[in-house]
Amino acid sequence: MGASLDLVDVDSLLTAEEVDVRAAARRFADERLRPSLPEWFETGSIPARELAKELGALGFLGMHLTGYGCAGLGPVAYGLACLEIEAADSGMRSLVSVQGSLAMYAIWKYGSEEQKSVWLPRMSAGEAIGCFGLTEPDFGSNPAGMRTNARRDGSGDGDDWVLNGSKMWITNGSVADVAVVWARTDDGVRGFVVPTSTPGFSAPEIKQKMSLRASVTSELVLDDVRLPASAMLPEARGLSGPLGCLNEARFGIIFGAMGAARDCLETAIAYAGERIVFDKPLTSYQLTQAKLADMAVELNKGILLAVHLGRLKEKGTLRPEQVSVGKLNNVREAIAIARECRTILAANGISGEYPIMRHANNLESVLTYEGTSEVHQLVIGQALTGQSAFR
Ligand code: TGC
Ligand code: FAD
Repeated sequence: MGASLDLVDVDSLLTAEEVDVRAAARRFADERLRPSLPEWFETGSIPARELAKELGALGFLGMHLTGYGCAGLGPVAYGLACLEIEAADSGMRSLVSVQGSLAMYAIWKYGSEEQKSVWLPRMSAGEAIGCFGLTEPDFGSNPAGMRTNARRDGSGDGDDWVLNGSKMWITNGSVADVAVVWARTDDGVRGFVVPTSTPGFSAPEIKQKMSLRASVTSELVLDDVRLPASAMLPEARGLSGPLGCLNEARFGIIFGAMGAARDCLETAIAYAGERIVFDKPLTSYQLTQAKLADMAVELNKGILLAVHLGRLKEKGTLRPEQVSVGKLNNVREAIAIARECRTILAANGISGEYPIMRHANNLESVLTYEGTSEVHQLVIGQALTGQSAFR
């Protein structure tokens, strides 16, 4: 956080290593990402392969994992990297979090030694891109209903698996080298490591997005995709497998959303200082200051919450409903901040010359993916009452 926005001295809660990681991420975001984002967002295309390699070289892919070329940093360092990258664009943070917290984490946590040694070093270096296929066209919030299935077939080379079905809204899908696909089997939901070159696999890109345009989003089509027995993730059984990965990615979003919010607020403060209305700078009016103060308070509270949850994660005590508190609050506040900042820039607020409308549009996706705000309210409601209201 820039010094003037860090009202409660969050920096004093950070280690020297965390501050260094944050500085490196901020430098990358400012120098490499920020200048190109207006164009990437407008054209709806990103140089995903180049970016993955650059992010890998900086150690940002799977940075909170250990071994296999991963940086082995703590959760707060990882969160701060997400914050700085999302200050540039939520789509860039998505690239990082889907790679590190979903695809790599699934293999790291539930994979065989062979799966780990084949994929993780290449993925941490950004030489191989991963995606994570859980959502289906008819099952987003309720992945338990998934129809994608995997059946055993002995007619090939031993005990093959054959996958059929489709996944929807999959980040990195069309640029991925490997897809972690969750499918129904006779033994419940299981995860599969699917090289995207496997016959029967295709990943058409989803177009006409009004949000997260600087990110690749795709359908995954699995049409008799034949895989060896060794493609199944041996240690993931049931829905707790994919949901365990979501905890990781949701954690990164708790920090990340505050990055988008901070960027909006910094932009609005700078703009209001220059903008003359009724003969005086916009910053000199009480109404403007009230808006700025309220937003800065929410930003500081959100970052404090993120760091606190990070410390719980470090200790190994972070519970899923606590992740839901962070994701619900910080994304909800980030989107409110983006919209309020837009009012300060007024007409200029809708222009692509400023990042605010881009952040606001992106945050609509962030509010929905990794569990909608309603899903997180229900997770918290269940923790409070002991009653599940999902069904
Ligand atoms: P439920 O019966 O409660 O649980 C089934 C099993 O899962 C376990 N479990 C968890 N395990 C780890 N972490 C969690 N957060 C968990 N929540 C539940 C649970 O203990 C049980 O285990 P077991 O061993 O007894 O079988 O499940 P449910 O069917 O009632 O659903 C619960 C609900 C609705 C909370 C869950 O389905 C959910 O979170 N839905 C939202 C789906 C979602 O978030 N999808 C995201 C897809 S990925 C994505 O969006 C990437 S966006 C790109 C980016 O990140 O940038
Ligand atoms: P639905 O589940 O159909 O929900 C519709 C509405 O109903 C929502 O408001 C929801 O909150 C509400 N609702 C649902 N259940 C209840 C209930 N019990 N009570 C009250 N209200 C309820 N998925 C992946 O697997 N991998 C990815 O990489 C990925 N990337 C994504 C990238 C983008 C840009 C987007 C937009 C989505 C991505 N997703 C991904 C999908 C995302 O996780 C889902 O969109 C999300 O889980 C919600 O599912 P849905 O869109 O089907 O909404």
